[in-house]
Amino acid sequence: DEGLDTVVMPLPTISTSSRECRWADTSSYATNKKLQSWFQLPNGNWELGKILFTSGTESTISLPDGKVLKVKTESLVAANPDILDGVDDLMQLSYLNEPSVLYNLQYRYNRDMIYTKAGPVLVAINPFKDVPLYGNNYIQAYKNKSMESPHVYAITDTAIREMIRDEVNQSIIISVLEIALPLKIWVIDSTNLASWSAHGLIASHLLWKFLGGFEFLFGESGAGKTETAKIAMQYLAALGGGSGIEYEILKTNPILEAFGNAKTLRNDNSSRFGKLIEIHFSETGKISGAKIQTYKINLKIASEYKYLRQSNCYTITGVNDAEHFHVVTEALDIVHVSKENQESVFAMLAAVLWLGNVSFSVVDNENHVEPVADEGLTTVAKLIGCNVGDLKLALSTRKMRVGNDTIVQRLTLSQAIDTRDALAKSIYSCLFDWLVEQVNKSLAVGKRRTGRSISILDIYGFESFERNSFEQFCINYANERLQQHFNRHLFKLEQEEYIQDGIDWAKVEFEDNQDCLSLFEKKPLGLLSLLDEESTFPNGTDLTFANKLKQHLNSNSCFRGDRGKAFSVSHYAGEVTYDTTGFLEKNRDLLHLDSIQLLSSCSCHLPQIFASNMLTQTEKPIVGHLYKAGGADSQKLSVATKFKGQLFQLMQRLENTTPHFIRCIKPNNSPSPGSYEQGLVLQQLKCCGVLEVVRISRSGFPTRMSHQKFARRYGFLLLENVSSQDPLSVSVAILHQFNIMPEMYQVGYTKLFFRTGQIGVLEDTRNRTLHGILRVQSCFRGHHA
Ligand code: AOV
Ligand code: MG
Repeated sequence: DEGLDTVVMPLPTISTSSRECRWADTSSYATNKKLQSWFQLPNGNWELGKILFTSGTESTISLPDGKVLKVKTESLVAANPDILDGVDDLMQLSYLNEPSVLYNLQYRYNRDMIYTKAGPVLVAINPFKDVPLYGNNYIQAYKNKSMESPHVYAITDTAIREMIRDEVNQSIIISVLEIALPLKIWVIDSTNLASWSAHGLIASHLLWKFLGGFEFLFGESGAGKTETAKIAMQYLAALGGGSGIEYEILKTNPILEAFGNAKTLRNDNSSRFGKLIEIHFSETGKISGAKIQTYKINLKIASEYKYLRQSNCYTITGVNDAEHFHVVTEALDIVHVSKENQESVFAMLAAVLWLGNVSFSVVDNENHVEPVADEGLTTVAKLIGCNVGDLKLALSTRKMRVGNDTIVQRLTLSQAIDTRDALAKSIYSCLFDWLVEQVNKSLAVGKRRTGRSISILDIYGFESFERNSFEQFCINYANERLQQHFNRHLFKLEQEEYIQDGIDWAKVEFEDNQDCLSLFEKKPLGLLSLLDEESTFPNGTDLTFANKLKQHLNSNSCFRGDRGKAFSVSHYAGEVTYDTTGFLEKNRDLLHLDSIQLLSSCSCHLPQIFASNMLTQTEKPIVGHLYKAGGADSQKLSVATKFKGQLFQLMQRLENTTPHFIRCIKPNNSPSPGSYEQGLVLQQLKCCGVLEVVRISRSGFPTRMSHQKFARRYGFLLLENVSSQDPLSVSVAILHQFNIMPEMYQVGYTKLFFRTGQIGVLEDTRNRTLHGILRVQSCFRGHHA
């Protein structure tokens, strides 16, 4: 089916500006005493009241509990008639204002209707419990359109329809799932030993221009992005039914989550990496299953490991670790990670944990150290397959090249600890990469790509803790970029299209986060540039970095220098205060060549693979022989710069697709089911401009079609013969014949723009007519046969 060029953004007419956006429809109301009205309680929540009478500027209202109040008439906000309670799409509200939107979402949420449309955007409110909205029956219902209420399934279905609408062959089979990890952050412990590393997109990805769509999940940490992504995958997988690969695709989730997620203060299962799942559509063969295996791993309890005991948190309520472990190993089987490789994976994890337990003793009066030859050291050596002596040397000395000579330098305690932790981090990070590679390999075997795909982007959500470090800095920067993408699609591009096509419209203002992005990205005086600069200075410290920020950025309205090593940024989602402690070290993310050499000398195959990947990908700045007097090798990029580069690549990649946005909302911070905090929800709706989108969608022209296409599509419905006329004249004739009111459309230079719902009548007539023709034809053929 050819379908319509329905695009998400309509003509804006109402000005919405400033962070505290002002909602329209709130004033000059409430003189009719029969009306219901919203009244704001001192705690900020809204209560529905009936206006009893109004005199002068004062109104008397009665609240549901029987209380009668006198209030300023102008403080009352219009409530919608009961008939509009819980509408599917916020666009349908007669009065679009803060309390009405909050009420509508809450009304639905209380009835387990966690999905609501906000114009083109799907709003999903985290239920924090199982809701009966998923599974095969629902999938089938959305697939055959017998169910139409807002749902991730519905959005995903639209994405598929848009992808295939220009294709003749509509039997689609999911063949390949591609997971790129453009950004990855991992945390051993959320309070102390946090570290992260950046990852490159698989180069070939950049060459693809894909014609599909993508689903874009955003929302703060714990809002439900990852769960929603899985629900969308469920739908896609169900459509690809039968080949077996869909099962495999779903099984990648527990694997990636087991290795890439961590408990944080905001989310027990917080993604510490970003993933772009690309599902390709083509034909495929069958893939056979695998067997379940069990493992005997000689590990001690969690509290025995330094890396694991720093947060003092060993269990998560409602989580059965043994069960999860079983799910993961089963999933590894299904994506064809061999039993042997699985054992190596767990050996690497154990090595990381044991590395954290390696301690050092001072051996001279210059504070030089040697690792203590205890169980920790020997177990690491055994697990990675090297001899204890080599491990000892790698952890306590550094080879340096001076001229043509190599000298061996002993490490001080803090240097040795840094070296040990850097080794542990890179083993973990390489392991994660390796797993992703295995998963991708397994799913890509022998598959053809047609170039059509649907991608689901799920990254780490906006984070604001009491103490925010480099990880939050990067996460929030990434979210700022994605918000920009949202704005670009829902506000900027639309406006550009209106201007270009010369139609009559008033420019809409929206909350642009460009200033904040510039604060990060500006060269040479932006957060990222200054961080990089300070990271290359051998004497740079977190304090000198903080001071430099204050010196250069204080005039930026999104920046505030705080006391000591702290600074604050006004993000689109709120202000966050960052503590620069550890910024430079994390940004440099140095790994010594000695450590890489150690890994490459190991007898186990995974450490060898890790070492060669580190050397060839030059992902990490490597120090050692490459180390030039005093400074890190300038060719090696810092973590922040790579992060930025990958973010740009990701954005570029998404640029050629039709985006479908899902806004995940966290209704409370407990987290607990059934609790809906108005203030918290409102803040999230406001910061990403969801309501501006609704407002603009209502007053704009979301459907558009070129003159040619419109004339071709509906021209045959005309009663008069217009075959000799130009497309614009034919179009105008159609508009007249179908009595489409002038305020319901606009004629641009190249396209016609319609308000919501207008094209429906035309489509219905077209379909009825076409079906009539087909029926007549088949009768005719039947008669002849
Ligand atoms: P996030 O991805 O947005 O946070 P998650 O998807 O991990 O958030 O959701 C957090 C928790 O909320 C999950 O572990 C579930 O318990 C619950 N949840 C979310 N969506 C649903 C749903 N549709 N039905 C039932 N429970 C749900 V982060 O990755 O931290 O940014 O970095
Ligand atoms: Mg997540």
